[in-house]
Amino acid sequence: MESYTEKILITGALGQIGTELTNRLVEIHGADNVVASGLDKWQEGISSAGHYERLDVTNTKLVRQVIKDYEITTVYHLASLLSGTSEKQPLFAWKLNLEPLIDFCEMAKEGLIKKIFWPSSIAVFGKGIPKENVGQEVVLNPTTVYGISKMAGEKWCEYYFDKYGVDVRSIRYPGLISWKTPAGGGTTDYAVEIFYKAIEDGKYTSFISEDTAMPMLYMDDAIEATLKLMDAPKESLTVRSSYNLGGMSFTPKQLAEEIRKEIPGFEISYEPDFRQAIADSWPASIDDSTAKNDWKLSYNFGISEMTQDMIKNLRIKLGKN
Ligand code: AKB
Repeated sequence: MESYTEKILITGALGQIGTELTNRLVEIHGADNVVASGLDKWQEGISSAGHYERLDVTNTKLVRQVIKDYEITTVYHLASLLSGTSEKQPLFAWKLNLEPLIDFCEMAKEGLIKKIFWPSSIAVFGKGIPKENVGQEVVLNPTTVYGISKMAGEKWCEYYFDKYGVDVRSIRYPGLISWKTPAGGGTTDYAVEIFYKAIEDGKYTSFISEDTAMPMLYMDDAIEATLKLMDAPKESLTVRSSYNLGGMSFTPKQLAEEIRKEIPGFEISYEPDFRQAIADSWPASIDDSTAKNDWKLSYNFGISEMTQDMIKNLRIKLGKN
């Protein structure tokens, strides 16, 4: 295996995944080897990374300059619009979710960078696909602009690998649940909001109907899976579009029952909005056996462990313990 000191750039570093991934990468590689970037102005404590760049990822010239200035070897390109927000700004979502990915692949092709991580999503599957245990190789049929952009991105990743040997790796994340940084603009976000409302108000109105099951993953497991995929030997990877990740599957009703074990009086009601149609087009559960075989994907959190950990940490964060 080639050995070199990794210099890492994270785009979308202030977002839900970015904040926690940055922390872990700093633990592993040291703050000086990690450059966080986002749209916010720099301020003290904005990120645990040793460096912060205010960066619009659609500004190719600036992105290339940052890559050169820091001699970046690895990019975790997380900046993206999620499913709900993408439906409100479809053309911008297409631009943001696709063009910078292709720019990074070009930079890898030119030898400027060595490795890229790019997140795809369960949104790639879409209508007419069986709901349960959806496999790695099913036909993709997304009906949302977010899903279409992720499907196209996967194909670009595969193309750059097949044609130019670009080492770009990807995961189809399910809904991600975490307490450190709120999610923003996704269809699975109800599974994060519900915890804030349960602790603050004892009740929650879900924008997803009670029996809609979706695949979900606790952030700790998502971060470990991402690092495992990035550390896996090249030869062990059989998927160069994006790997299925199943995590756990549950409905809002099942999650409410789990929360009631910790907060007995918790009440839930349902007022589905436009995101219900998006959820209806997504799988209820995912077969991730290829990731388990290829790079030993594993999980530590099921619905009970996740619920207990969320409530414990959010109570401290919100000063409600
Ligand atoms: C969303 O709901 O848009 C995301 C996703 C599943 O990709 N959490």
